[in-house]
Amino acid sequence: MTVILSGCERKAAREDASNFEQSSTDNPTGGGPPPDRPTRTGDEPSSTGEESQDYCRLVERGYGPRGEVAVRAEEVVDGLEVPWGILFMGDGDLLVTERAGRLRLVRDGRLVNAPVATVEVAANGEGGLLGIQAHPDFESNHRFYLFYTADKGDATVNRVEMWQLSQDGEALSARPKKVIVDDIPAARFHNGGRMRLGPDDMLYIGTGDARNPDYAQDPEVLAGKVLRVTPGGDIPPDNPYGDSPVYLIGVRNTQGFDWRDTSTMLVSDHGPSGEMGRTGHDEINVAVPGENLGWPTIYGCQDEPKMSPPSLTWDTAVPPGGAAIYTGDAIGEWKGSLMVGTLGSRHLHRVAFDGDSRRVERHETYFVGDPPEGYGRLREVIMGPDGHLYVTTSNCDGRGSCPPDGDKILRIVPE
Ligand SMILES: [Ca+2]
Repeated sequence: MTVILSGCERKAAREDASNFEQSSTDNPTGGGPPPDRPTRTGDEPSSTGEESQDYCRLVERGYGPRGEVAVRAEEVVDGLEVPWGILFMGDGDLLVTERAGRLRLVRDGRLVNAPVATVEVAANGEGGLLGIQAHPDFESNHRFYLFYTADKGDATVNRVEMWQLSQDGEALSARPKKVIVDDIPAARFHNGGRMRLGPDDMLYIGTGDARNPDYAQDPEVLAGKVLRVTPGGDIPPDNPYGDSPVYLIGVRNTQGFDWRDTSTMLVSDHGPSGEMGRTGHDEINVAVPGENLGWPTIYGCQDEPKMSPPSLTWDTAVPPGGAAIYTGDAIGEWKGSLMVGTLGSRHLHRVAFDGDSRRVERHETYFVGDPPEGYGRLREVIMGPDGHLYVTTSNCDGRGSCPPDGDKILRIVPE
C-alpha cells in the first residue's frame, strides 16, 4: 500500500525536479523513453526479509509536512565558498573543506583567513575538495582524511588521502601524505565524497556512479558504492565482497550516512535525473553490510530480489547532501532522528524511524527555502562535540543565490 503524505504547496516547491544537485538542463539523456512508474512490482521480499510494500514510503507531492519543534540556527561563521565537510577538533575548533580546494580553520569561533592547505583539485561540476574525516587517533596523531577529485594523466579520479596537521593545527606537518584509496571513477557529476568513521573505527567512503549507472552494480568498480577500509587504508578481512573495499552496492550518489547501531546504516542517495527517462526519487535507505541499494535496476519503491528499496523517497527531487542522526539532548524531540540537508529543495529534513524497523514513522521539514525562513541549499550535516547539530550552506556553488557574505556554517539550537 502506498502511503501518501499531504503535499502542501510550499515556497521551495518551485524548485525543479532534477537530481543533479539542481538543474535539469544538465540532463544527459533528455528525450529518452517515457519514465516507467516507480511503483512496487510484485511481492518478492527484499534482501532484508522485510517486504518493501510494508515499509517503502513514497511522497507523491511536496516534501512532507513542516516540522513543529521550535528551533533556530545560529551563524558560526560566514565568508565561505561551498563548505563541503567539517572535522571537529575536540577543543571547539574545526576544519572545513571548501570545494574549490581550500582547507580552512575555524579557531575560537573565527574563520582564519589563510587556508591551512590548498589542495590541487580538478574542480569542475560537483567534484573538487569534498569530504574530510578525522583519524580515530586524531587527538594524539593529528591525522585526517581528505576526499578530492584529481587530474591523473588523462583521467580524472577521486582519491582519499591521509594527511597530518602541525602541532598548532594551523598548517600541515612535513609528513608525506598517504594515499588511502585511489582511482575511484570521477565525472563532472555524481562523485559522492562523504567520509565517516563507523562505530567500528573503520573509514567509510561514499562514492557516486560517475554518470555510468552500470558501475553501481559492478562490485569490481569503486564507483556507486559505500567503501570500507581500515584507518591505514587496508581492506578489512570481514568486508562483504571479499578482498575489496566495497561495502554497499547499487548506490547512485551518496553524500550522507550515519549508523543506527553498530551494523545498520542510514544512507541518503540521489535519484535519477533523466537516466532511462527517470527523474526524482531521491532516497533514504536502511542498509546492513553488503546490501544492494538497487541503482540502476530499481528506483522509487520498486522491488527486486536481493535489492532493497528505500524507506523514504520523494516523487519530486530534493537531492540530499549530508545526513546525521541527532544524538544530542538539546532538541529532545529530534533524538534518534536522521537529519538530512537538501540542496535543490532547500530544507533540513527530519526522518524518524519506527524503532529498529525500516518503516519511517515521521517525516518533516525545517528551514524551508531561502531566507528569511530557510538558509537555501544545505550540504554538510554533522553532530558537533557540544551535542548540537551543525550544517553548512551551499549557495555559492553556482546553483543557488550566493549572498554577499558567502556560505555559512550554522549551529541548530532550540528556539
Ligand atoms: Ca536505491
